[in-house]
Amino acid sequence: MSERLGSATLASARDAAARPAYDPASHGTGIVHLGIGAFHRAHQAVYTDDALAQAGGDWRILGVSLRSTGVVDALNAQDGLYTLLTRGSDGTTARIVGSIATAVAAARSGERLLVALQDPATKIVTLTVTEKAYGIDRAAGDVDEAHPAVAADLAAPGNPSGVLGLLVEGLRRRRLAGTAPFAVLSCDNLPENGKLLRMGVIAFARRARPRLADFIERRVSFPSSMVDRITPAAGDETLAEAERLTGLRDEAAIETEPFSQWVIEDRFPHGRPAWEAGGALFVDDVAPYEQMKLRMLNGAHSMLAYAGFLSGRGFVRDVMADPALALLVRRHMAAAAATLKPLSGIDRAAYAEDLLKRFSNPAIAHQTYQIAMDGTEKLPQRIAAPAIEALERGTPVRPFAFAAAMWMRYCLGRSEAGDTYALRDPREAAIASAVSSAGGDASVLAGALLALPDVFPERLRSDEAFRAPLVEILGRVMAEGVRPVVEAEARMVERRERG
Ligand code: CS2
Repeated sequence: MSERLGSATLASARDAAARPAYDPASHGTGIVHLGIGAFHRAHQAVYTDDALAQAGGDWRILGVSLRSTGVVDALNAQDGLYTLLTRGSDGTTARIVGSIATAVAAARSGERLLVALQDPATKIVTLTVTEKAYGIDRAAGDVDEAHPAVAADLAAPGNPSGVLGLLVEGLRRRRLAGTAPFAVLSCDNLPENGKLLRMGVIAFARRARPRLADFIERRVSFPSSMVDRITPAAGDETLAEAERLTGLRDEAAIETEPFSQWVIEDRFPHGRPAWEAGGALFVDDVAPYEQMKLRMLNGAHSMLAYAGFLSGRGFVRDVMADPALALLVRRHMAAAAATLKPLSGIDRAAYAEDLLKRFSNPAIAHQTYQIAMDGTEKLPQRIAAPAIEALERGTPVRPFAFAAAMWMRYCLGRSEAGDTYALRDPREAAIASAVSSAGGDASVLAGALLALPDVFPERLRSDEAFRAPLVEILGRVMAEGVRPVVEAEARMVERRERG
């Protein structure tokens, strides 16, 4: 058996594997990152690795896991080192990343995490915690008091374990100690993620630490950012291939695609790593980039996840190899693009073509079931927002109604063959009761799911131009099955294209 990856064995990694072009141990920690899953390790940690190699600085990362402890133990056993596999059409390359200094599990960190948040050396807190972890009621513009972490942290703000509670307690301690606040950088797929998080942190502080709220409002920077890199969950094959390519065993190896993009608002009052070294783009306003990515990439992803999963397509690449579904993915991207304002320097048609190629990458095993998760958290920005824009602009709405109908069919929790699957959505209970109250009637089901608070805004659910095609598609799916409807929809697109 090979030796395990770690500082002591790093030098013995095979030459084929790239290694940090700097001495990790000689750089201090300047970032606390919340949510140390595969995506962070395939994205921000890699940009930071490039920045350390090119420009140096004390910018290594203390990675925090809010839920699992497995990744923490694996990384710490390897001195924070891990292998990133990049899978492209010309094969797989391995790179050992050195930017993570250490990892902690929030649940068992005790004071350690709060001490790190308080440390003057910490200049930035970054986050990839997924949409549902924020505990923000986006429609109300407030904290979600029913969110378990928010409720727990409001009851005991000095001993927080959730996102808002940790940030507020960290900022409170810094203020008390006379330490300048850290900048907070959200890297989740949420519209204007910095603005949103700022609102949530201030609203939480107003309840838990009223005097701190004004300070946060005045002094804390929350730049927005758009992140992009398709990163499937790592599996046994990932670890096996990392070991083959590096010659070292690695329990924290991950795999990703060659493409990577990071667009960031440059508001870091106390400095930042030279992330441009890894290709990050700094702009004044991220919103148009974010909207393009959320609607064209993530929106198409959600649509194809539901339609694909229900058609028995396990991976995104299988969906793309299915001509009818691939055509509907293309249609969806075009409809999403039509809802966007022009963005200088960006050719939307070329962007869509690139997305189609990325989705088709045969080396990436990205599960449709993984993307299908947390639909109620994703659909508002991915499907509902562009649908409203389409109604206002008079551009095609049907693709969004189609996506919503597929999600609704997915909410039944049962395949046409009769197999059940878990929805994995924070609103699972509300979805289940909507489904059972509908008793198999598509129009009642659509009404009940449209009425779930904060998923489809009133403006959309009351508009017949959206609702009618949605009910029509869902009705046919429930009566005839997913496949005939997908094929009929694709034929309709073909007929339109022929003219
Ligand atoms: C996906 C994203 O799981 C999902 O919902 O749409 O994780 C997607 O792969 C990334 O945003 C790509 O950057």
